[in-house]
Amino acid sequence: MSSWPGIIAYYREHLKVDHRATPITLLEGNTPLIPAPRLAAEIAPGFDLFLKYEGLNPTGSFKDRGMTAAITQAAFEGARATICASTGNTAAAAAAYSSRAGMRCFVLVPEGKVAAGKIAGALAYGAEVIQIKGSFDDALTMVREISEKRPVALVNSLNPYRLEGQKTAAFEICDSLGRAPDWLCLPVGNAGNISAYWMGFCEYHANGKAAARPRMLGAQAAGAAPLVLGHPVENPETVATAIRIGRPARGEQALQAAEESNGRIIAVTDDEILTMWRRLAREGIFVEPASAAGVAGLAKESREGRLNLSGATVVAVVTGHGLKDPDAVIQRAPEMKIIPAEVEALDKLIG
Ligand code: AN7
Repeated sequence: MSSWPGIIAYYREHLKVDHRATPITLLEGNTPLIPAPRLAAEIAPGFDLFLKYEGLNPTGSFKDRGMTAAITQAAFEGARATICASTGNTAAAAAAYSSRAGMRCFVLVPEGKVAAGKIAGALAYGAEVIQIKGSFDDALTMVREISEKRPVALVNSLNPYRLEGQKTAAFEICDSLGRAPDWLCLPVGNAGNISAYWMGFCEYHANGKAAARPRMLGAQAAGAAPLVLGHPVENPETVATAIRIGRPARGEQALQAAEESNGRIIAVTDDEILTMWRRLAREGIFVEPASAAGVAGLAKESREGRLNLSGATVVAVVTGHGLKDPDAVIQRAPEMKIIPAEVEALDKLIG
């Protein structure tokens, strides 16, 4: 193939999107699987670590995979408007693909809890951004109800086409490694993505495209860890605002994925998330804080002796770009120096 056509065209025979539908695409997918040998060696000896850099999708997160599928199907079915609840990335992706399809897009976000780059994206792409005085979970309840009353297509990951699109990341990983990894690590919020990856790995395995399936290691933020605690969290809190979710819509499916794969879902603290977030940036991979949770979970399990990584191939999904959340960096960075525009001053500073 001369150039990448987007995930629907590339993986069409594996997707349940109507085969007559014309893809609404921004050529998402085909993201790099970046080896991270130095970071791997710090975590444990003798294993291979790859980072699936999903921040390089068109709107800066993995949500584009799900959104191309959901909006393609919605457009095919004649939808004129879409709606979603979001911690930010879903909003930006829904906005972009809806506009591209000529549809209106409504997004509900928790007031004051969404990173600047995500709001900017949603607004720029032309969505009607509605802030609610409540949490993501409240917003999701609202959009579920309204989409049953009004002719607006719900494009949260309750929409099965979202998972169809997102499972293609599992295909890409198998295609580029030539096999399934031993472990797949990723952050878990509303739990659509871990469910989609597991579907993808199972289908590739069933089709004979991968000889095995990975074990899934999902990581929730400790302040928003309903799947670890075993009950909903009423007031979730975490620096990783993308996964500030207390009642995950795909929670049951995620727990099943963890169990069937002989993996697990664990909690990582905000400190552990931020430490790994800084470490990833020093690897040249700038992600938003939530995206570091999967790798932080891997490091924690290894450090605490619950993982034998010897000889293993591990893929950690880093889900969203660092530029989505500039404040996370700026608030924590040392103050920048200011000098006169004179070479002597510069010489003194760096000398
Ligand atoms: C960067 O955008 O829920 O477990 O509304 O933005 O599939 O929810 C975002 C989730 C991980 C968790 N990393 O994925 C939303 C939203 C990033 C994210 C997740 C999200 P799911």
